[in-house]
Amino acid sequence: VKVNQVAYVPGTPKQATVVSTSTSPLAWTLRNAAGATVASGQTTVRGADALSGDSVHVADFSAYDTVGSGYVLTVGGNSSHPFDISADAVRRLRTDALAFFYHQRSGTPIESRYVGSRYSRPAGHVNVAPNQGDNAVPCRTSCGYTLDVRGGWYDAGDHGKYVVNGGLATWQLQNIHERALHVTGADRAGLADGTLAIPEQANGVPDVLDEARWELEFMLKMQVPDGRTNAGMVHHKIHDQNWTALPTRPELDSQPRLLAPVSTAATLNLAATAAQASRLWKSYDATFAARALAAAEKAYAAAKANPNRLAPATDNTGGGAYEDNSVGDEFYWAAAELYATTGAAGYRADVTGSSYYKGTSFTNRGYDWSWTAGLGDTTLALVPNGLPAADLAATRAAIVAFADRLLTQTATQGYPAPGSGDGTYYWGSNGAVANNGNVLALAFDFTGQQKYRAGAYAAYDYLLGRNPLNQSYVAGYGEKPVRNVHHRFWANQNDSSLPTAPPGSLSGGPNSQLQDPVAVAQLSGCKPQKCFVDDIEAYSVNEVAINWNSALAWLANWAAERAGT
Ligand code: 9MR
Repeated sequence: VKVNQVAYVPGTPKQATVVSTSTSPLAWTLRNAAGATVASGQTTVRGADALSGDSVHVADFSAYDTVGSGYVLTVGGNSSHPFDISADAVRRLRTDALAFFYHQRSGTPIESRYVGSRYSRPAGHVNVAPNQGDNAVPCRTSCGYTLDVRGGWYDAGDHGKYVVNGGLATWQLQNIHERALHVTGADRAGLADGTLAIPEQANGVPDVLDEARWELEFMLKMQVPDGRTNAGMVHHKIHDQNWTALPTRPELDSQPRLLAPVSTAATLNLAATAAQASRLWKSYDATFAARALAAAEKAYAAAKANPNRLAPATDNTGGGAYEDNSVGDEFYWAAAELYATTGAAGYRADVTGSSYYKGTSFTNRGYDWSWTAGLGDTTLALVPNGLPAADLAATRAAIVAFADRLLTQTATQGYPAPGSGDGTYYWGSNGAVANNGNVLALAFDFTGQQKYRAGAYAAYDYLLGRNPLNQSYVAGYGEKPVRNVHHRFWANQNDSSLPTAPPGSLSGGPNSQLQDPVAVAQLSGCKPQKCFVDDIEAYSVNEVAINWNSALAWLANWAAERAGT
């Protein structure tokens, strides 16, 4: 009996998936912590489920809505994990999912007063032996300069820092704040100054913006300085010369650090996120807002002059490739952000002249580090701007139409998870589920229709245990949370002196393409939603990443806010 093993949010639909080959409905019983039956009913037979290979029934206990903990759902002789009906957990997750980013900070000590002694560590990559440091990093192919690129977030379980997934994560954190400004009022964002355990918690700036700025400052440093070849372009990534083994603490990584060549995609990621930051920081730090806008405009111009610098898939020694061979979506996103910030005619023309205009990218993918046009649409849909009202309505309608497709897709699933349109579970499928959950959430923001709200909470339920493996993919949440995510510091499975992933870290999740040796050895023949193992070496299914946690943080923030309690 598979449930959200943490907590169903009061006032939302509450469903469990029951594995059974019975062709007739089965009786279900909901008991409270004292063992008293508080609700009962009959399951609905759903039959064979393609994504899991299970034969399933669905038990719907939505009508029961009494806040409490220790509920258990029983069908025949089988019981679920205990769970709560409460908004407390999602309110905790809203800050835990964001704490992930402080944990991932490079170039600064992670202090025990913010994270506790088990998670504290010295600054990584600041040129203290054996680190070679990010203080003066040369280009892999000689460029005649070095860059000081200290700071930013490690992208995942490795020590690379990559502009393109940093861009999506930065945008999503900034959008948590910006969506609240325009949808519900900034006071509802719940992430004001003093809400996160970070060094900037008393600087008068919303903490979610402070955290995003940590990465944006790094991205700004990745821009080629004036007077150099490719000035204004942005280096795609910086990482180790060779892959390191697990575990390796950040401050003990002795590999040389190198700048990869510039790329059009990275350059447009800086243009987009710095333009977005510029309008959000104006009232908090006008100097920074101006610096960000200048860098964004310079980056955009450089990208237009160099539209074809594509990061290759082969470049994956010592760090991930983050290859992207189509950057039309990044051009559209950057133009949309620059237009929303400046209102300038040139950016407007690039927006309205793009084939992505009015939401055409929302076909079978929402947001992804390599699929960013939807971020531009979302900004245009949320932030007041001078585009024709009919066009903005069409953009919102495209977002809502994609949400409808997701609802159609999940309606026939035994374990509803708004995933990829083609039924394949790709690397980071949990990120896709969280990202598509965000689209459903926005559709609710735009329309107020309950079906979208239900769809967004269903995505949340899937990540917290209503899935065929009965697995909570969020560390520290639920009876069976991930404990062995692929990470060089949270490597407790390899070295018991090291911690496990902190609460609120999202595992990448099922990947039916089996792209690491452990997955190949243990999961061959798996059904898509079962292609997962909680093993530290199984990096293609069980790594963490900033761009997945940013989607989870966005969803958790929305879900906490929309819990309405
Ligand atoms: O998230 C990335 C995913 O979309 C790609 O398919 C995969 C393989 O190229 O890489 C993922 O990103 C990883 C990066 O390459 C290296 N650091 C860890 C990232 C998360 O697993």
